[in-house]
Amino acid sequence: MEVGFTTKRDLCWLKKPMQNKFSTFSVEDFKDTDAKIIHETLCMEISRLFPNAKEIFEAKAELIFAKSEDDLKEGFCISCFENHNVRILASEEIGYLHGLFALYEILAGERKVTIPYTSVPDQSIRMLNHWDNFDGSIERGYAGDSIFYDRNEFRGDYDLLTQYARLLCSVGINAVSINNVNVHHREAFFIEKPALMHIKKIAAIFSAYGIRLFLAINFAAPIIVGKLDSADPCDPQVKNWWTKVLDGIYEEIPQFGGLLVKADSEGEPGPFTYGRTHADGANMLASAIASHKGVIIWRCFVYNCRQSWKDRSLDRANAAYDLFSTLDGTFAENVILQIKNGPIDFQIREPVSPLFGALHKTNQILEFEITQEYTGHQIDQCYLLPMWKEVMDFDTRYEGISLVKDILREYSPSRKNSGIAAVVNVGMDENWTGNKLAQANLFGYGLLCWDNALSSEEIAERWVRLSFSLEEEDEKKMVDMLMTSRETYENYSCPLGVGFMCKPGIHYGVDVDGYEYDRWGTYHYADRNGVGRERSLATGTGYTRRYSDSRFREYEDVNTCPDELLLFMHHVSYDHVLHSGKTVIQHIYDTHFKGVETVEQYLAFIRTLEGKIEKAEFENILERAERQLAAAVEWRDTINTYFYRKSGIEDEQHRTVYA
Ligand code: GCV
Repeated sequence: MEVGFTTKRDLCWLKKPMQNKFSTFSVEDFKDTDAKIIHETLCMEISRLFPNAKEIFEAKAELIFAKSEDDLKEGFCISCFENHNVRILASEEIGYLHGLFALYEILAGERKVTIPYTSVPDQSIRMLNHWDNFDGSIERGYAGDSIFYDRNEFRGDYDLLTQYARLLCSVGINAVSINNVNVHHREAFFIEKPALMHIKKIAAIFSAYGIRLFLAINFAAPIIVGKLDSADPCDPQVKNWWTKVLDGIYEEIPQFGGLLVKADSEGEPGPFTYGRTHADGANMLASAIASHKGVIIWRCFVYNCRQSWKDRSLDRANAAYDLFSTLDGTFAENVILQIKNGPIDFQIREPVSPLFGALHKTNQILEFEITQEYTGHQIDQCYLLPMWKEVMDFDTRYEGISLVKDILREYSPSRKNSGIAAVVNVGMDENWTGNKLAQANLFGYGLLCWDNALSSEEIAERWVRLSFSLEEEDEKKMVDMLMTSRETYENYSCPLGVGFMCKPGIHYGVDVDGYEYDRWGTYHYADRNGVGRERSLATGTGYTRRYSDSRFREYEDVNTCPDELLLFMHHVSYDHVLHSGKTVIQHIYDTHFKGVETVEQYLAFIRTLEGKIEKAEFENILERAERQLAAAVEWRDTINTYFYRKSGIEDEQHRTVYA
C-alpha cells in the first residue's frame, strides 16, 4: 500500500502524525462499492495519521469503526475515548473518514471535546469551485498554476491530487468543480470522451474521499461542440444533445455530481440570446441530467457589464435580485441557484445579497471567494472567516426563517440540494496557497460549512495549533493577527463599503478612479462635496427596497445605516458625522493611518518567529508581509491624498497627507 507521497507538498494541517497511538483498528463494513473504496482510503489514512496501527478483524481493536443506528449523515460520533480505546460510529462509510480526521485533530491539536462527541454537517453541499483553465493558468489564482492542467494537457499528477483530496476531506468538503466558470473554447470540450478519460481518473481520486466532481459548462456547447445551429434551451434538438452528452459523462463517471453554469454574464453565452429565461436554461439541463440524479448549479452573478457611469439610475447591485427573485418557484427540483455573498463582487465590505430571504421555493447555495481577488492576492494576509461569519449569521429580518445560514437549508425545497460553495485559493505552490497564512482560509471555510456555529477565533486557534508548534504566547499573537487582518485590510483599502478602488483588471493595489469612468457599474461618485453611491429608494437607485421592511428602513436612512455600509448605500458629505462620532473624512484618514500601523505591528511580530517555525514558512510569511506593508502604504497615501484634494479638509491630527 502506498502510504507516503512522492510529490513534495506542505501537508498543512495534517502534518503531525501520531506515532504508536493505536496498535490495532477494526472496521465494520458497509456493503456497497463506494463503501469499499472508502474503506481502502480509511486504511491508508490511518497508516498516515496513526502509523503502525494494524487492521484486525475482530471487535477488540484499540480503534473501532462501527455502524451507528442513528442517522449521522456524513458525520460521526466518537462514542468512547478511554486510554487507547476509541470507537467511531457512522451511518455512511464516509463518516468513518470524517471521524478519523476529527480524531486526529483532537489528538494532534490537543482539542478538548466532550465524549460522546457527535458531529453532523450543518450544510449538505460543501463545495469548492476551481477557476482553472486548461492552459494551466487560474483566473484569480495567486498560488501558481493549476494543479489539474498544464499547457493544454491534463497534468496527471495523481499523487498531488490525492494530497489535495485528503486535505479537503479532512475539513469536510464534499463537492469540487474543476474548471473555470468562464468556459473557454478548449474547456468546452471537457464533456467529450477524450477529456473524460482523464477527468474520470480525477473523479475517482475525489470519490475515494467522498467528494463529488462537477464540471463548468459553456451554455453554447451545442454549437461549439455539437455543431448545432443553436443552443436554444427550448429547442428539442438541443435538449436531446445535452441528454446524450450527459449520458456519456455518466457512463464514464457514474458518481459525477453535475454541471455548474455561468450564463449571460460577463460575455458568457446564455438563454437570453434566444429570448428565454434563466429558468428555461437551467430546467432544460436539469431535465437532461435528472435520470442520473445529477444537479445543475446555476450562478446568479448576472448583470449588465456594459453600463455607463453617466447613467445613475442603473445599478448593478439590483441585477441578481431583480432577475432571480421573480423566477422563484419556477426552477426544477435538481436546480440550485448559486448566489454570491454580496450584490456586487466579493469586496472587502458589502451588504449581504438581498436575494437571501427573497427566494422561498428555490434551492440555494451561498458563494464565497476564498481566493483573495479583492482582498490582497494572498500577498496581504486577510483571514476571511469573520466576514463569512457575518454573512451566515446575517439576520434578513424577514418573518420566520431569517438567518442566512438557515435560509439556505430551510428555503431550499430539496434540502440535500443546498449549501455553500467558494472559489478556492490553491495552486502549484509548494504550500498550496502562496501565502502560508492563506491556508487558514481554506481550512476555516471547510470547518465553517460543516459546523456553522464555530467562531472565527476557534477556527483560527485550531489552524494555528495544527500548523505550527508555538509557545502559548506566540500562538495567541498569531491568532490575534489573523483575527484582526480583515479589519486591517479594510482600514487601509476601500472605506465604509464603497468598494472598487483597486487597479482595474488585476484587482490588486490602489487606483481610486480606476473603475470610475468604466463600464462595470462600480462607481463611488466622489466629488468635492462628498462620496458614495446613493442607493436609497427616495433619491437613489432603490436598492435598499430589495430588503425586508426592517432592513429597508435601516439602510434607507443615513442616520440608521451602519457606518461600515454607509458609502455603499448613500452619497454623503465629507463632514457627515458617523455613529462613531467622527466625520467621514476624519474616519478615512484615521483608518488609513491605523491600517498601516497595524501591518507594521504584524511585521514586527512575524520577525520574532524566526527559528520558531520552519525556515521556509518563516521566509514565506515574512516576504508576503513586507510586500503587504508596501501595498498598504500606497493605499493609505493615495486614498488620503485623493480625499484631501477632493475635500480640501485637513487631517485633524496633522499627519502626513500629501497635497
Ligand atoms: C470567473 C469577477 C471576477 C471574474 C470572475 C467573475 C465571476 O468578475 O473578476 O474573474 O470570473 O467574478 O464570478 O464569474
